[in-house]
Amino acid sequence: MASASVVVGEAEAHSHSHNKLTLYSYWKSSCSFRVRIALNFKGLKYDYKPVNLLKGEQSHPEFLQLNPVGFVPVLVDGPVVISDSFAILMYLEDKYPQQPLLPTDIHKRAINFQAVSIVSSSIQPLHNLNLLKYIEGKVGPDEKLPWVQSVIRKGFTALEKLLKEHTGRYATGDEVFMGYL
Ligand SMILES: N[C@@H](CCC(=O)N[C@@H](CS)C(=O)NCC(=O)O)C(=O)O
Repeated sequence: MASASVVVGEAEAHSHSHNKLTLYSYWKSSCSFRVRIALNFKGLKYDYKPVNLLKGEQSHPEFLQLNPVGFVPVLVDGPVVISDSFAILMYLEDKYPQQPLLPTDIHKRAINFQAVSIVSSSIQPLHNLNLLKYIEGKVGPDEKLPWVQSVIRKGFTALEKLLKEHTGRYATGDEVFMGYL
């Protein structure tokens, strides 16, 4: 796992004292995009540690010490280690409140939680690398694509239905909140 220091857009403008953040991520990982977008949105600097999922680096013992389930993203903030994109977003929101990722209205907040949860629990993990390898081995390679298409279609149909009455310029109105990530 190589390391590269990432300096994020407006970080200087918001730089108040905090631990150095480190994100373990893979460039094609959509759950990691969500965290990278949130870090950038909040103007937080972080070190980027690539974990090459295609090379199986998520199963290396040093990575499993950070996240025993073997998935990116993982955020390290000083002594704090958090995995799972939703948990990371919530942590960032609590610790770094600038550029809020949640509205104040509790109904709108709940819609944001629901949208994030649909993506991170009901769509994305159902077609991650781990599962596709399993389907390929146990059922057959031709079954992968129809499976992926069916879970994405089901999830996005639900998401569109949910957001229809809340949408604006972005998913839940005219501001960017976590339901959009
Ligand atoms: N619900 C978790 C899902 C994490 C996840 O599935 N990560 C994928 C990349 S997007 C992964 O690390 N896959 C590795 C594998 O399947 O072996 C989250 O939102 O962080």
